Amino acid sequence: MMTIWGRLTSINVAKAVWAARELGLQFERIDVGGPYGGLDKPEYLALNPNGKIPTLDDNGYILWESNSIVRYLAAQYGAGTLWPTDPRERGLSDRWLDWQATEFGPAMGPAFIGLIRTPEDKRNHQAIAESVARGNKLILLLEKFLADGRQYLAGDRFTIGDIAVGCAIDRWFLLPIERPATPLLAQWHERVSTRPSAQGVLGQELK
Ligand SMILES: N[C@@H](CCC(=O)N[C@@H](CS)C(=O)NCC(=O)O)C(=O)O
Repeated sequence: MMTIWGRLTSINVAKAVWAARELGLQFERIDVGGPYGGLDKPEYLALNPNGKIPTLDDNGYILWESNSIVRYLAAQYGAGTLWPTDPRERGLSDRWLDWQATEFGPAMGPAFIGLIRTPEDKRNHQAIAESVARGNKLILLLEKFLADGRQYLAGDRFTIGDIAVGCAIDRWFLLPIERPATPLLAQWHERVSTRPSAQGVLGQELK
């Protein structure tokens, strides 16, 4: 029995759910976090002492940190597909999970919090503008990266890198911000977000 804990409007839960669906796994998802609460309950903290979502329970094997969950699911159930077995090929996919978590995510964080979670009269417009500028610079890097004709981030097939970055770019397209023209990124986003496994996972209202 597999359980993923977390509301689907969370980018980090979306990654885990998309990976599980892409791998064709049977799982139950339990809504916690955000309006559902429950993250400070002792039972939840026993699973995830961070009090954050997502948490994975794979038949008693408990794991938290969304990108670690994506890597685990892919390695355990998707060797040769989502999880390239050649270490060099895998590295070219895997780096995008770190790029999302340590570069793009932190760059866009203040814009997301400011525009989605902060009342208009309390917004720090300068911090939002700086965040959007940092994020858009990274977006242009991604656009340039796609210019060699690759279909997916690690080459010709869909891998874990497309999941982590796909969830982040999906939200970038939904944010009420000025965006530079990125035709290749838009095509890649269309390619990954129309996969059956992404239906009902991407395109969530920003919360
Ligand atoms: N580094 C963690 C971050 C987890 C995180 O910050 N999750 C957010 C949702 S995206 C959360 O738990 N927020 C509290 C809530 O939803 O109530 C991961 O990638 O799993």
